Amino acid sequence: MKNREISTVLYEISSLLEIDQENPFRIRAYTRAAQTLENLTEDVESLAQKDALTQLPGVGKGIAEKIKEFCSTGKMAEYEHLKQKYSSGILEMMQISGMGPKRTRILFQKLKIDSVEKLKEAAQKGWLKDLEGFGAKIEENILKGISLKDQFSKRMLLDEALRISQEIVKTLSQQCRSLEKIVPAGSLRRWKETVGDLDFLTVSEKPEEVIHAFTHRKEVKRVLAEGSTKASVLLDRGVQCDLRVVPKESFGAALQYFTGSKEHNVALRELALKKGLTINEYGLYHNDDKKKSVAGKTEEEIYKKLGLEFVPPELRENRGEIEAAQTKKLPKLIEEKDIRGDFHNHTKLSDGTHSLEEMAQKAKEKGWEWFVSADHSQSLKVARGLDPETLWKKKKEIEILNQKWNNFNVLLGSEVDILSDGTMDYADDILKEIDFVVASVHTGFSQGEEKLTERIVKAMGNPYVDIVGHLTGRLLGSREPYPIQLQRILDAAAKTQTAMEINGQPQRLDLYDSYAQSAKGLGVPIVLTTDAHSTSQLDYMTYAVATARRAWLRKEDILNCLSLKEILDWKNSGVSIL
Ligand code: DGT
Ligand code: CA
Ligand code: CA
Ligand code: ZN
Repeated sequence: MKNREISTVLYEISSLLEIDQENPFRIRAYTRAAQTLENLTEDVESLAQKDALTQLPGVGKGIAEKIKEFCSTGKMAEYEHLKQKYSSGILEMMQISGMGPKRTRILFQKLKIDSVEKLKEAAQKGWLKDLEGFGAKIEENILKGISLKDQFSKRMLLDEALRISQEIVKTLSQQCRSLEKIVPAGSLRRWKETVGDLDFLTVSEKPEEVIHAFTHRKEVKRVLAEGSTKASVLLDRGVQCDLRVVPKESFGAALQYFTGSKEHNVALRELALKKGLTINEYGLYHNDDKKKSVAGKTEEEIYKKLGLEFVPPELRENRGEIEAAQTKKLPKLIEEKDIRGDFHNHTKLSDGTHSLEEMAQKAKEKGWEWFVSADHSQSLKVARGLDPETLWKKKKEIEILNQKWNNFNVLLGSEVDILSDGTMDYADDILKEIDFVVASVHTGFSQGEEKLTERIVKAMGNPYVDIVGHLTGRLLGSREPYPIQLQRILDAAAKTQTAMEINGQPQRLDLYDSYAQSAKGLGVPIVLTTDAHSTSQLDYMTYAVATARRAWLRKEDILNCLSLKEILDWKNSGVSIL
């Protein structure tokens, strides 16, 4: 149903018309129609087909035409026109508490403010309080409104989401003796790169005990909703958690439903309908007998009854996984136990906190077989990049460690800067002494797409470069990916057999899933790295593996799953062995 979507468009038109100082009757007409659609239970599209829209309260001939236009084309000319005239920042400004169309218009006209960022800056500088219709109090409220919005619109990084979730699972399990099961579902179970809110599913004979414990946790700042079998709470910094207690017989159906994604669920429901079945959070039912479910206790039986292979949560994004599961063509995804080593991490010689030996020791304890230690190169002064002399000292230290340990090998790596002209930060006669060279861009992001692309392609042409680090340079929540021509880079990577990194730092996860999937499709070798700056960060391999799984990758696609001899063969031959 498009009801909600169209209602939102109509609301936005009415707000933008208000900024435009349109006739108040027109503005009001859009608001009324938006309200009607928001509360409508019938499908607006089928009403449009039957030419029955004008029978709805508040929907006149003119707006009915526009709704029909949207149903058939997916667009509304008037809306497009207004959006061109006013940037999307204007709409966001109006959503700040204390703002609204009237004040937005004044600020836009008098101070050219057209985004929340500019609004914040102006309020901080005290420019608003002297304007007509404003004042010191209002200025202060607007600032509060902005900080609230920042808090609430923030998505969590995976490590934070996982930490909070593990804590809740642990303490609720300790507190509630009736708790039989507690599993985090939603985007966290799919290992999506950022998580909006946490969704827990539980089984218990005493739902009230679980709900009480959940809503009375000490970090709970506010209880948003509390019922007999479900509750929502707000933690510090606006993190929301939902919890449901479900019957044992429905646990699989509920887990499937609340794991999502929504898009996957919609496609699954369509498939079920074609088979004469209905699926919901309670179970899978025959259309002609809705009383008794045919599956519901486990997710496995639900997928099976739908004629599908079991779909791992990481693939549930409606990107072709249902079709693949129908023909038994889902890939056998890489698992963390397939990993035999790491290619990119830092010691305290550059900007890490632990020594080479401490890092290697932890890698060994993780059960890995080899470990490439790759500090920064000389020109990256902010990160205390290694001059050649320090690099040779490190090489000696590695030899000593390797004599000490059996069945575990440390190798000399380096994360070498790609300089602004595409040459490398160490000369070739140094590079050739390094076992694995990760080439990264750390400076000059503003060169533009063409230059940046050429720079990276040139670096890959260097015979001593093995891997490209964090290709897009994005930092989730603080830096957009820099512009590059992905196809050109991946083609060059395939040709030179330069590997692309999936960096496991929660803020990076770079390459991200869709890019990694494209890279593999073009025959580019993939490596997973932790980019660890401390021993505990070597556990970031989990996030790199999760991202690889979301990219449909198997262990056969990933160099970390090879033995020491095999990675050295790959390095020395320069040909694809995957
Ligand atoms: P998030 O929290 O934004 O990172 O993403 P999710 O996927 O965790 O989304 P959330 O918390 O809104 O809902 C959890 C799951 O519940 C979602 O992945 C699928 C299911 N779900 C929620 N709303 C709907 C819906 O309207 N239709 C269907 N089919 N499933 C839904
Ligand atoms: Ca969620
Ligand atoms: Ca949720
Ligand atoms: Zn780096």
